Amino acid sequence: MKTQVAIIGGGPSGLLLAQLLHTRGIESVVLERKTKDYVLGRIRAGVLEQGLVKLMEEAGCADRLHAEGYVHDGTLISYGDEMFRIDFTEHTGTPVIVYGQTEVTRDLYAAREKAGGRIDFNVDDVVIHGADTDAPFVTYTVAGEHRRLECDFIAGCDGFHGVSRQTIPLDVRREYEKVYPFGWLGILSETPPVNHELIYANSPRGFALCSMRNENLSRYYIQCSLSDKPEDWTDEAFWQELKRRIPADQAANLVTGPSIEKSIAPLRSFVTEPMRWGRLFLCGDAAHIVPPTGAKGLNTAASDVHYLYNGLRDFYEKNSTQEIDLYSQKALARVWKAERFSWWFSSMMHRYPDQSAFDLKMQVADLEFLRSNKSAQKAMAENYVGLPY
Ligand code: RFL
Ligand code: PHB
Repeated sequence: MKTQVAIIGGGPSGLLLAQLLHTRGIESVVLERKTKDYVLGRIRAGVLEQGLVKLMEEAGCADRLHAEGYVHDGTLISYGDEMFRIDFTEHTGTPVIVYGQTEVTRDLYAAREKAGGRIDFNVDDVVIHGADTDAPFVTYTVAGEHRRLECDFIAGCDGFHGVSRQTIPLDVRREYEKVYPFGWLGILSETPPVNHELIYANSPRGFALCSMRNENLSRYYIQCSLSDKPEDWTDEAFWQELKRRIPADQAANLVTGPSIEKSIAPLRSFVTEPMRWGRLFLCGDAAHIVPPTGAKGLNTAASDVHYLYNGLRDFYEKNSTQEIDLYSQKALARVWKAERFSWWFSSMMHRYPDQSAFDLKMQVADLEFLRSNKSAQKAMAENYVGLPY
């Protein structure tokens, strides 16, 4: 079998790239290790930058997002019982859209199916061959059958645990990592959100986040210990803890109910350089991870897809390698800024096991500066709504 672009990973990065390429008549095959239902069952991101919304429009997949997504003009930040607001639209002229990653992925799958694009699910033993030659190919198995896919380029969109990054030789690859000493316990519940805007809460008991998917579907997170298991937390214990971490007037309005999903995610900052090796290009979580504070993961994956899509377009339409040659440099320049923002926001909002009295004073000073300084608010808003591509 032969295609122009072999895309490893059928998460949001891989599907968005496939759909954008399709609009330009560039053919791809997507290889996904899991089933479609499994991918759609993962509850992850909830906040979309304008850049991702534009890419969804360009891919012809933004109708439902515009009809059902929620425009958020700002966000709330609390510490103890103090709460202040960062106004995105006032500072940047741009809101964010609250629309779940599950729905983004569902829309992209629907478009791929409508376009008759190929996706092989349940693939195993994916191996990339000859990425540093002009004739790369991918081998894999589906239900015990061995397959070979020849291609011009390979897009490694297979997430943090995928094979693409590992294919880049160790003497070429440099990795940067910071692991945080806590995780986020998240629940989804069919209850109205406590507030129509997100609340990021710093409390002496640890971080909490109140987010939402729609008027009757809420997403809440609390900072937890890395040794905790979701089953250690009853719904009742979760709600009690959340109430203690958000301002009292918000806690009084919190509507609780049974959780329909409960999971724990560790927090990590990670970047691999370069993001290209020969004809293999890494996109999204395959190349970098951010802690979820600030909602940059999916959005940074989308900016990678933007640079790669432009590069491949130039290659096929203008016979130019200029943009694909600049891919790693351009993508990484934006990735590091998203890393900085997520690291800074995480550091300001969480309790660390080894935090000294001085460190705590620094956190409060950071929060009070942000609360009172318009320039700091503008910088925060610019980063939150997404830096330009
Ligand atoms: P994904 O989503 O991990 O998809 C990779 C796909 O590749 C498949 N795969 C393979 N396929 C074939 N062969 C192999 N060998 C393979 N190995 C893996 C996997 O099955 C999977 O389907 O990566 P992608 O597409 O780069 O997308 C990245 C985003 O999923 C991620 O950055 C975000 O979810 C991060 N994130 C958030 N990002 C935001 O922008 N805004 C948010 O509000 C936000 N909230 C979050 C988040 C991530 C979270 N968790 C659980 C880590 C909240 C949480 C709790
Ligand atoms: C979410 O709704 O899942 C969400 C929102 C904002 C974040 C992280 C996660 O910063």
